[in-house]
Amino acid sequence: TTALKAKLFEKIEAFRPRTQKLNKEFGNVVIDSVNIGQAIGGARDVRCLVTDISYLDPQEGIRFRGKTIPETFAALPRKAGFEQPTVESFFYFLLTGDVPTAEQALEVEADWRSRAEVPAYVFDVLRAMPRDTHPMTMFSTAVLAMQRESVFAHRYAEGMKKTDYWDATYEDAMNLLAKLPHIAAYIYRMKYKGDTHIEPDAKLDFGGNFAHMMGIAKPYDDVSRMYFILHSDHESGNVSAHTTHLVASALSDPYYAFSAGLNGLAGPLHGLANQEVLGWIQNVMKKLGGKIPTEEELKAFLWDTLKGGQVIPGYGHAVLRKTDPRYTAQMEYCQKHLPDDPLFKLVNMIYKVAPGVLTEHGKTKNPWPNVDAQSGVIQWYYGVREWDFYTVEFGVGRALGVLANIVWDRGLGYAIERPKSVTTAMLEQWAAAG
Ligand code: FCX
Repeated sequence: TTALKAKLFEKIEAFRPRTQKLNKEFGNVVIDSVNIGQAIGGARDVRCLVTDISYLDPQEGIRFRGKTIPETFAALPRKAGFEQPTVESFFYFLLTGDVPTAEQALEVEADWRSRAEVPAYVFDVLRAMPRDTHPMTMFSTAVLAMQRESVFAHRYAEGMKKTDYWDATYEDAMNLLAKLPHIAAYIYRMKYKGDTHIEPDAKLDFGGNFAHMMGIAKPYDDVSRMYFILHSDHESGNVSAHTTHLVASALSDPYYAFSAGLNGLAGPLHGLANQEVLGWIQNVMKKLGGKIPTEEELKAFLWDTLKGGQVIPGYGHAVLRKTDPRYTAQMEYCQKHLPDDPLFKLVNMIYKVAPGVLTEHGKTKNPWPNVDAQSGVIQWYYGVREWDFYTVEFGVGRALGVLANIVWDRGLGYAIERPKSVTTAMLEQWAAAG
């Protein structure tokens, strides 16, 4: 067993009594009530999920294990020559709540390295799919195809004890995470780079190896580290996290659960928005014959989109009510590394204009940008111009959060999820009764 696993075991054992006490002694304490609008409107704001891994404040944005994004990046150790912390150090932090030492982060690196080999049949499955299949479909299929490797499923069939569920889930989570950069980069090179596969380099960390297998030079390794960390977790209620949690609550193993979560991430209102942002911008430029629009022209395009009944991708959020700090972190990266990039300038211009247009339009509760409004610009700049791939990268990052969450779900013994539904006639009766 590794030091990380031993520490996690200790943490879970120490935490369990808190959850058990709340459930047994205070199970009846009311923390929310639900109205008709919420029942019809996607359970918005209903407090009915628990996670200690991240918390989303509507004004401030995400905190990972109690730390804001700048605090997280400042706290984590860096390897010599890296501008960004490693994904490994971040995962240690996400899973345990403790900032690792440089040595502890290296242990995660070694552990993932030992689990990184992707079974050959995964590539066969990918190769059997039509090349114009969306890369998210390929990514989710590759994850699902590996379900036969599940330690959880095998041990469950052998009669594993409930208190060991977390252990088998952890093994699956680590095995999966270790393989994701290779699978994602394989899909990229197969689909868009003339089917030229680049073998992983065992000396490299998660982000570095991903950049290497994508075939993109420095500083794309640091870009990848930052990107994966920023996209990792956004508390429990978003579609990808919630889906992963929901499916895992049936004791479906992490392969089933994460593949399902990816299918949710592939929706245009969720993770696909980052590809939609680039598509929208390119469309604007095409209509202007390749020219960068003026603010007035941009305004007109925003209104055209809204009047056409479409959403402005990358703007609005179900919980956030201010500019997403994940947007800000990426904007600051751009200001430092690509201040004169025309696409970055255009995205900044949208930031100047869109909140006013959306406010005047009057529908959205949040006219400010989310993470997806900025992430494509960076990818585009470093040469990843096939924007339908962006959500796959989001998915690699999201795996860190959702898999850490389901390890803890099993550690704390969360129940199978089963909310109650009602009929429209019942809602009408309650409405009439006031
Ligand atoms: N452009 C136009 N209209 C918008 C809008 C936008 N960017 N954001 C919200 N609205 C509209 C909604 O469609 C809704 O209209 P309706 O009353 O006709 O149904 C109304 O404003 C109220 O929605 P609101 O309560 O503000 O937002 P929701 O919680 O329902 O939805 C999302 C949140 C994120 C789905 C919504 O803002 C949206 O569609 N944004 C564009 C897509 C996007 O960027 N998604 C990525 C979000 C995130 F960061 C991620 O998961 O990656």
